[in-house]
Amino acid sequence: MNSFSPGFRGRTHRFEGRLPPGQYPTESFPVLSAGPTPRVPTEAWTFTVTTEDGRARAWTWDEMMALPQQEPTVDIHCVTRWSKFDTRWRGVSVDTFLEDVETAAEYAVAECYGGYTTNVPLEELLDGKAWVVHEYDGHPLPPEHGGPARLLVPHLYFWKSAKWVRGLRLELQDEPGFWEAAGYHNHGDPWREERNWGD
Ligand SMILES: Nc1nc2c(c(=O)[nH]1)N[C@H]1C(S)=C(S)[C@@H](COP(=O)(O)O)O[C@H]1N2
Ligand SMILES: [Mo]
Repeated sequence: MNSFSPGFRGRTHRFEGRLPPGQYPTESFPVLSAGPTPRVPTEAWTFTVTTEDGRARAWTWDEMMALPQQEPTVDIHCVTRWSKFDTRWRGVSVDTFLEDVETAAEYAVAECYGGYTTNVPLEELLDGKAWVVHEYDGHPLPPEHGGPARLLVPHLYFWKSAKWVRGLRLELQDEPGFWEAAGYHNHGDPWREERNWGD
């Protein structure tokens, strides 16, 4: 286990089997943003689910906060090769937002304040696999990490966890997002090292 940094020595067993190939663990929390950090006041924040026929359902901040909250503790994996174990978040399961949404869509595009997009097969956002989170480690999510709220899809590389998320657009056909259109893998499973197109 010589890929572990000194800080992790002595308790590597805790993380055994949890480090995907080609990754190293870190305790820091790097910031990776393709552009400037949008400042979105919670009073102006909305989260909108749009279906393939253009029907939209929107939640304000207060409405989102009134939904059942979950506290996932998950490992996250960035395609730039850092992984971070046991990150603690608070937010709403994507299942909750999609409960009453009728759709035949198989694909979703996460849309963000600032214009970033990323695509995920809809079923990979369901069944407890993804959240809209607004707290990290017991504190409101800082803007540089996507506050007031971001998507959290921990089983895929972290570029799928859209910061400053403002909605999900459901589509019948797959549509590559910002990094996917720029050469990142369309799917992004860290355990299969789906880093770039062709991996
Ligand atoms: N809106 C938006 N979301 C984004 C990004 C971005 O540039 N804009 N970068 C992605 C990438 S490439 C990564 S690795 C993670 C980084 O999240 P962090 O800055 O909280 O570590 O956010 C993802 N979500
Ligand atoms: Mo990234």
